[in-house]
Order: sequence, then C-alpha cells, then structure tokens
Amino acid sequence: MTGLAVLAAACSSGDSGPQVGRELHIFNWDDYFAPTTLADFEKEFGIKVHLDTFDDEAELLSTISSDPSRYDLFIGSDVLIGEMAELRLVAELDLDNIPNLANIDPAYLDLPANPGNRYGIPYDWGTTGVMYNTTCIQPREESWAVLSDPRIAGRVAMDTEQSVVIGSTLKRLGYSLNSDDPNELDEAVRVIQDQIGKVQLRFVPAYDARQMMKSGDLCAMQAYNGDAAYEMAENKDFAFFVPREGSDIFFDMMAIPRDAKNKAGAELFIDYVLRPEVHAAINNYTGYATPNRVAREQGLIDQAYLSDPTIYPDTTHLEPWVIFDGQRRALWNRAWADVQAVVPASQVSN
Ligand code: N2P
Repeated sequence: MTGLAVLAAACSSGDSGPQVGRELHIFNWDDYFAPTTLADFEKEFGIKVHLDTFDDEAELLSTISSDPSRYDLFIGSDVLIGEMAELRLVAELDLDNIPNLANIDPAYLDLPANPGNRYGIPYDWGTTGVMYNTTCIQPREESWAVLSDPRIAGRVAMDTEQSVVIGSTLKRLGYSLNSDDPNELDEAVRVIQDQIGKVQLRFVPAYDARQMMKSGDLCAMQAYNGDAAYEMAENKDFAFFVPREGSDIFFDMMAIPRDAKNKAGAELFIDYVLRPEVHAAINNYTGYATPNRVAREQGLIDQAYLSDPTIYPDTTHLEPWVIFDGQRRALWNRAWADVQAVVPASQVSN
C-alpha cells in the first residue's frame, strides 16, 4: 500500500482502524530533523505538520505537563519519557501501527527506562562532552576541567539542563552520574559554584551556545556530541572530546503526550521516521548516532560518520542515566537551586 492508501484506509469511516487527523503538532529540539523530513511527510500523507522547538528537557517537561493535549509528538530522552510515564503524561503506543520498529537494532529496544517500548521509539543516541575553539585554547588534557580554565574566563558555558550540568560534574569528580549521595552532590555544587565565580561560567541552551561559539563569544562549551559534529564540519577551528573522566549516554526517543489529538497521525509519523532512508537522512544531517540497523546494513549512513569518534564514541566510559525517583529528584533540585543562587545577573542568558 502507498502512504496515501494507508491514510485513506485509516480515515475511511466504519473502519475499526485509527483515525488519522489532518494536522500534526510536533515539539522537538532545534535542528533535530533533516531539512526535508517534515515536508516529505506532508506531501506523502497530506497531513500539515506544525513544529515548535524547545531549549532543553526542562522546557519540554513543563510544556507537556501544563497541557498534555497541545502536541501530538515530541522527542526526548528515554529517562525523561520513563519519568513522564510514571507521571501519566505520555500515551501508550500502539506498536501495531509502527511495523518499522523491526528496523531498529534490538540493542536500543526494551531499555530499562522504556520496558516493552511502550512509551518511546528510538530516534538516536549520544553523549555530552566539551567543544572548544582551538584558536582560543589548546587543552592540556581531555577533562571536564577545561570548563574551569582561567584562560577562557568569561567565554565558557555549560548547558541549562540541571541533570546534564550536575551529572557531568559528578563524573568529573569520579562519581556516578546517577548519584543520590548528598555529600557527592554538595561537592559537585561547590565545583560548579567555583566555575561561576572564577571563570564566569554561564548556562546557555545548547542551540544558543552553538551560535555563540560561531560568533566568538564562547571559547568552550559543554556540548552534545552530534551538535559538535555538525559544527565541526563547518568550523575547522572547532574540536570536541568526551572527557577522560567519563560522561553520560542518552537514548532519545519519539513519544506521544497523553492527550494528543492526533495519536494515529503521530504513530504514522513515527513509522515514517523509522524507514531506513528517512531515518538515515535525519542522522546524516543532525550528526547523531543511529539506532536503525537496517539503515546501517543498507549503507545509508554516511561512511565518514560511522568511523567518526565524535559521533560514535567509545562507550566504555559512558554511563546510562537511571530514571529519577522522587527522593533523588528532590536532592538534585536542591543542588541546582544552590547553583542558581550564586549566578550573578550578568551571567544569565536570554
Ligand atoms: C540538541 C540535541 C540534544 C539531544 N541538538 C540531547 N538528548
């Protein structure tokens, strides 16, 4: 069946199949689809896509929590979606509508935060590290400590996401990314406060920080690896490393908010993304690693990407996130409040 035939079948009245709506509202990171992903879908299925973007997962979570019917689909990490499932903010997926799930490498299925793939469908995976401009600084070692280097004072940023900032600082100290030890968190808070005081560390959303690297306002930033790969392809002076102390590994997923108005349309879109050529075009554009086994087997993933350690890092020192429970969340929220309390107004972005 062609896509239009699928749609026609799905829309025919009296059919027990899902009703696919004519509009699809998507919430995603900036620059996290390929240039023609949405237009090609619109053309093939006759569904109008509306895309809004968020700065970080805190914004994603607060937006979906305040209105779980506003969007039909969003992209977020497996642990965030796991947490949202516990909060009943996401809809259980009808996997019968997503047959292309068979294209996904089983290594990314049934993850601890997403048992049975009930709430999230693999989109890509990645890590966090340090991107820097080699014309400002030649790091002496590949460490998170580069983000404390006085040579780049005033021109250094970390993410706005509390888990990303605190988690990487815990790794810097040799602790688990998922620590729930109050003393370790206190230590991490002191390290971050020290950066704020000594090198005027700023917290900047990933997308904005990339622009600030290009304009020269920043010499180094905490960066998602795919974003770094994308920028390094265009800026020969930029470099990236995953710190030797280790980092996180995240698995981004497509998910559907609980009260989505066009759930069947969202599932149609998810299935479309999982087509090898569609998924590969996204991964080849965004610079993130693919979970799509068939796309790899068919040679659709850019060869240079597959051997690029920025995009496919050695995962030995990458720790997966564990879903936050209430107690650990409260501890981390308090740590983040302690960090924010010492940020001077002049170091607040936006
Ligand atoms: C930003 C993508 C970040 C993904 N472009 C982090 N889960």
